[in-house]
Amino acid sequence: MSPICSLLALQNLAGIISLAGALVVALVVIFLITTSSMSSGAAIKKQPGQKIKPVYMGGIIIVVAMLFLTIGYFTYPGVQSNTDEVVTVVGIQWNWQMGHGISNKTAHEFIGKNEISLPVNKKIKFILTSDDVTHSFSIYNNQAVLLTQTQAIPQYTNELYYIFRQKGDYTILCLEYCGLVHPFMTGIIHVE
Ligand SMILES: [Cu+2]
Repeated sequence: MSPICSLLALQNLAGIISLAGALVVALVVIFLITTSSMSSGAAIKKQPGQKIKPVYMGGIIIVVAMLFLTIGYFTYPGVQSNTDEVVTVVGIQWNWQMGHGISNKTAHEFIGKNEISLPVNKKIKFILTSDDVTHSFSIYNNQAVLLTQTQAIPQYTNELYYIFRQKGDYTILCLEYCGLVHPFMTGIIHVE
């Protein structure tokens, strides 16, 4: 199976799990609403401070435990740890302006290039904003696999952390429809 097919299969699996989880939550909510309305009269007569049933408490504990156990597998590197290189990115209709380091210029003043060279196996921090409308800064590898993305929003600074594990050319596309020439709003990252 090709890398793209494996990724799509994984995405489908994640989608099915999410849908199943949403269905379970919806069923629990429906169950709670129907049972509480049926017994609301009796419940008032019982005890005002009724305790949570052990089965619900068990469910909550499992969900919280799963959150803590799986959060380490989050796609993006930790935001607290040090970064090796900073890149300023400004999205404009219809181009990406990129430059090394933190810029003290406004989005409108900033001048960069839609091509940049970055080191392999280093933690890169992208600082992103936009000079006009919202864009989506999306990095693809040479097999057309989306690796990471975040929005470039006017008058707002977003941060994106990424470690390029392989040398080569990576393509930047915009995934947020931003006008007529949106499909051609591309850039290149050379990882060396
Ligand atoms: Cu766009």
